[in-house]
Amino acid sequence: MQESDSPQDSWQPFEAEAETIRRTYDHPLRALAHGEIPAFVLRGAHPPADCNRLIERFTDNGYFDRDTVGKESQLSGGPYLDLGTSLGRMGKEPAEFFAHADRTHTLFQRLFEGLADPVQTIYANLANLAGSKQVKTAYEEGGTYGPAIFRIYHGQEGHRAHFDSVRRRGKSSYAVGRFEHQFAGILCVQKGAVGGEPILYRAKAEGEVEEVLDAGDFAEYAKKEAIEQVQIELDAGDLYFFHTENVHEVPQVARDHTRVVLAVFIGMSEEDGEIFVWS
Ligand SMILES: O=C(O)CCC(=O)C(=O)O
Ligand SMILES: [Fe+2]
Repeated sequence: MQESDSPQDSWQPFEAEAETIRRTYDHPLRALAHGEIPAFVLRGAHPPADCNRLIERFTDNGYFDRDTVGKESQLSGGPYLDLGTSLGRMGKEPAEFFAHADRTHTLFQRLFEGLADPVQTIYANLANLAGSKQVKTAYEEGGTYGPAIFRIYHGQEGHRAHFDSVRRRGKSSYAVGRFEHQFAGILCVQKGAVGGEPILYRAKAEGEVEEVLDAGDFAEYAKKEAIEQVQIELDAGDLYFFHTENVHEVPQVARDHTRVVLAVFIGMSEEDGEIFVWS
């Protein structure tokens, strides 16, 4: 489909299976990068029963408490708990970062034993959208990055309006800083039930928009400028992809509820045969 011939006039997510997305858009990731649509939503991409069983393992392993912080791959200190290896949080020391990522690869193998592998669900669907490009966990001379990361949002936790771009955030000594476009893939493992449904804004985080973000004034600005927004409602097993250089946020999850997602970042350049995935 040509860019001028978008299947929808309004800025709305496109919900379909990966094959249908591919048949509708010649270059799905390019359509996201160009802001034609806010997101692709793939309902039931992962079996909900396997999501539930994974959540039981989280409970058994103590991942909902801070019991495993520092022992396994759990990281605290942000607005939510992470299980996995975060470049943003760990990237200062490359050797430590890559050693942590190795432990996460081992941990995930054990954690997913006997279940459908949710990391594979994200990668396989992405590969379907990627055309002839190869989808790989990001790597460089120092090692392999974390493949994906679980984010646990407890009650009253969220993620304020922000954008994600390694290239623009200046961590350019890492290989993933080379990509022109950055996206995220988010698989819902447990619905927050109340709250926690992400909001995507039709606003690229640059210039004035970036200034108001930095100043913490984005909500007011978005209202004043009547910036379009969409909210993505997800059930366990639903997967969505979006361009992370647009402003987005995760509103707070309501008290006594917990939202769990498996998240990846994705780097793509027009002229690059590889798409890198990391967390
Ligand atoms: O969980 C989501 O839906 C989005 C998360 C996000 O924006 C992030 O982790 O940077
Ligand atoms: Fe984000």
